[in-house]
Amino acid sequence: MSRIVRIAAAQSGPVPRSESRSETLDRLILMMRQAAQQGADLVAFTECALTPFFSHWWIDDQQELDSYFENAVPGPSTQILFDEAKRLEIGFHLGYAELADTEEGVRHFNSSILVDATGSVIGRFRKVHLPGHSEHRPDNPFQNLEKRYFDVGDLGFPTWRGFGGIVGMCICNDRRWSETYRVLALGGAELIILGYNTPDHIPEHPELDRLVDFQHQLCMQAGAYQNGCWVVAIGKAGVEEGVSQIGLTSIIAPSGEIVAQSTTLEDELVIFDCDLDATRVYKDAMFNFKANRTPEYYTAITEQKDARLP
Ligand code: CDV
Repeated sequence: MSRIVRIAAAQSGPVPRSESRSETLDRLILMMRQAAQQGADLVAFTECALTPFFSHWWIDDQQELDSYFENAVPGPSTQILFDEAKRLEIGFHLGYAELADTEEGVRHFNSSILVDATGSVIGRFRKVHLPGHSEHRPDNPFQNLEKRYFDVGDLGFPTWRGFGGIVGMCICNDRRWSETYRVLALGGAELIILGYNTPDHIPEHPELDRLVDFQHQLCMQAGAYQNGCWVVAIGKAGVEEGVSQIGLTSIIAPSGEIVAQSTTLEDELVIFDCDLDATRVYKDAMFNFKANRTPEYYTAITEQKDARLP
């Protein structure tokens, strides 16, 4: 048996501050059309795909900061993506900065949305693991201000039925945490989609620079294998506003193997036929959660005070 979903991971090259939202959308729409021409069921865009990754510089003025956020998706600027997807009968995944009116007041989230081939929203996700710092570090070559500009996502890690299977999302730094994959897999995820903006240099830890590409792949390959999931990871690549970001947009099979990967640091489609039934051999055997997990023992150990670290 096979359940094939043809997925086009749409890597974005740098988005300069001088580029208008509609120019950036034109680039996404071009990739959406190319994906549809190649028979893709789903085109997946990156984290904060509509703008440059503004967490990389200090912004004092709240109005200026809010100009990078969307009040609603679909909304005035993004409706065109929904219309085009519906016309082409292709689903899509989009990362964006979300300004949300919640019961607790206005919140800023780093969000993503999953849309089916009729233009209907399947699901929404808000990034949980926010990296970086909240204070200005003027001595650094660039900032990483996600802790200042975003609130922690309040939707957990839900999964949805879509594209013939069960789909979950996470965003960038979430991919480095094993809990992300396990919680999604406990929710039945067969396919996990994530966008990222990952610099190739960590100002505070230059000794880790040589490991950036390796660790980017390591966490996703392990997450895919240990949970019997496809992982589709879409990057923002190249030098954007002085920050050099890795490409390596990747499609990873439930075996943990990288089956397709980008080769440039520009707008580029990475396409693969993902068979959702290829998850079965892992979910039904080695990582059969029902047959093999022992949550009651995990809890017993962590509840022993003596076993806890200070
Ligand atoms: N956008 C991100 O979450 N980026 C982080 C970097 C800052 C380490 C990442 O995990 O790739």
